[in-house]
Amino acid sequence: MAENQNSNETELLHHSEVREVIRPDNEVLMERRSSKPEICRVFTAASTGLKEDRRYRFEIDREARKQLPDIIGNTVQTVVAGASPDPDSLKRYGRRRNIGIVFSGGPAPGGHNVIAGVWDAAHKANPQNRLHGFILGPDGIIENEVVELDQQRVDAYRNLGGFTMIKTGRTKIDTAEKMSLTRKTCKSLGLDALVIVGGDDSNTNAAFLAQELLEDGVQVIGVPKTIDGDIQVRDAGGNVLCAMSFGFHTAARAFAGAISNLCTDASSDVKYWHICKVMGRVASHLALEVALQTHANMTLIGEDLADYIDQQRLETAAGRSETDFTAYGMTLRHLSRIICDGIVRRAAAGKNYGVIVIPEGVLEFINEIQMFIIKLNTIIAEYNATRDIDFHGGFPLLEDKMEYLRRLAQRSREDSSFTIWNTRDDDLFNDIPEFFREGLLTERDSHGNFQFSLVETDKVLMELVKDYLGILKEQGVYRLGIHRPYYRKTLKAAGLDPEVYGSLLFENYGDGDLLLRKPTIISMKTLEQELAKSEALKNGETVPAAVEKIFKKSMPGFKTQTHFYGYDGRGNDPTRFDCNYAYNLGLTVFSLIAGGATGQMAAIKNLELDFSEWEPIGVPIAPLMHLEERKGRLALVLEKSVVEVDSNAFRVVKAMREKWLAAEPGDDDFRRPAPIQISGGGEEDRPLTLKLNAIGLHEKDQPA
Ligand code: FBP
Repeated sequence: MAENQNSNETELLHHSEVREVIRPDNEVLMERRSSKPEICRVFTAASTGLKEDRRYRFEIDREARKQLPDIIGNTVQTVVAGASPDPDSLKRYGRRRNIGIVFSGGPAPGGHNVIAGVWDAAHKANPQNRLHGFILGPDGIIENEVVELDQQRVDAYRNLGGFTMIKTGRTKIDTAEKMSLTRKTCKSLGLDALVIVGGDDSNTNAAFLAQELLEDGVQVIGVPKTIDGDIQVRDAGGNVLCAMSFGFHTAARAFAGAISNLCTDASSDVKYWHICKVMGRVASHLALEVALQTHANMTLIGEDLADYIDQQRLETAAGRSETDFTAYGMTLRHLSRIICDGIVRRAAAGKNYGVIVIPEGVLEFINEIQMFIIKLNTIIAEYNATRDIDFHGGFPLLEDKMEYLRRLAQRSREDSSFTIWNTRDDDLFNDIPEFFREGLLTERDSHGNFQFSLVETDKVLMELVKDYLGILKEQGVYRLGIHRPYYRKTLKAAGLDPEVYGSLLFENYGDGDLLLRKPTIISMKTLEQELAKSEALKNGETVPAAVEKIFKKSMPGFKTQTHFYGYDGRGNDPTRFDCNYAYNLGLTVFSLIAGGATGQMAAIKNLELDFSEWEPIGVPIAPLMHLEERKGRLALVLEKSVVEVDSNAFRVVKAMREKWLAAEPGDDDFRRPAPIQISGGGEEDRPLTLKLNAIGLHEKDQPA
């Protein structure tokens, strides 16, 4: 019997239709793989060279000068067409090279095209050139886990998302031992150059490696990768050198596509508030782009909250001739009030549904939480620096961690010089819900960063929102507006006079298309009382069914669906913008290597302009570095860029808030972004934030 079944299944699997159905690829995928990215004009030349561009200035940090002496003097390099005919430079350009490449940090769509770009340029220069991919990120370098790439492997991943070809990892090469193992690997492979495709921390690492490997003759080139969009480089004069990392556009578009579908569903089913947390670590760039792409009803932007001043609280205190210092900075509670305000206003307009976008790093901008994140980062880093076992190994359970914090608070009472964790901190921390305390105490990543993606930010906020909406419902403020025609129709159908009940039930029966229940009517009891008071209800009579129906309709329930947009968008196949951008970054990398550069990050200037204006350059990493606290210590790093509240993109979103909240009768103002596709004219060509922030740039911001 079993044998029979097996042979039936084998037969089935051989059926041509079944084979077609279970094929792992499809036409669209094949078209994507074979699609050729556009190439900046300079790369069509037989060879390229580098031209120093001294118009850009940098404010150099003293510590950077000390720690990176040999690459601190690097300048911006523009990729130019090689001088031809110049047999010497062609020979230099085409000399045989061994290049290693590694992905570092989270995946970002376009990574495979960086590899394809390096491969194509290297093979055009010399078919003997070799490209080695380190497996599983920087660990692959440290442990010499490497695969030599070939045409077939490179072609199999062209224009495809993920870092599947060689994988990635988050290890940082930050100790003398790891450095020495790295040197060993580079020597054993005979590498001429090492390419690090990563975020701000990985490019920081690239600068240190460039310094370290200089005497071995190994050039190190960085590539700006991260969906977070927080690598944005300007010189000291504010001139844009790198407006955006690759991967951002795709992730934002993928999130926006999914969130836009929720907008459609929400406004069809009209019963849910969809709470969408989107990735981006600290910065809210992704949330901002999603807002522009979808016009979701509410989008929180962390950076906006940091500068928050509660004018109302200030004015109330001023009335008492006092200053209320608590009015400066946002609290979680206050933020939940702002969200409630939007929900209540939409409900009054008859819309008890909507879509809220919350950046995963929003808590970083809430003063009270930021304080805990900084303090706990320091406590954990100090513990790890002085013990053989790390903090999380030492205290596996939340209760153990809490006990350790209690002991620190005790220490602060005995020793006034110990200030990192005092009794007040401990008390406040104990007031936070357990799951959130656990979140704030989660393991930091290898760079000492707080892992926002692991914290249920949305849950923290929405619990407060739910609580407060409950109060507002009790106060009769959270109520659903009832369309006047519907009210009249319902009462008339029941043989009741709408005019008699209208002014008893609603506070605005005299005007308004959407009728608002009086705040005093919050239950069947209070409804009965209100009707009895005006003798619409005689002794012993019950509330007419039609009136009860209207009352119940006006009582909103707050139902939510939560969603997290992160890993899915990060794994999406790249947009045409990211395909082109990443591929040209790969070509730029090879030009930098062939031009003898090291400690440079490949970049493309003018991304906001037409493709024909794109300008491949090398940006010196060392002069961009400055001191920042990491793992409780000052360290040289590349600055993360966050959303600027005076940027055009943010100002547009702020100006459109009221319209997109759509807290009035009528349709929502949702926008449907086009799907991500590599061919056809449907795909929007570049990030909307990039377009908006570039307005006026080319008239005033270019270096003299
Ligand atoms: P990178 O900075 O390494 O590009 O990673 C970005 C990111 O996707 C963040 O948006 C997110 O907070 C984090 O990675 C998630 O980390 P992990 O992949 O380790 O869960």
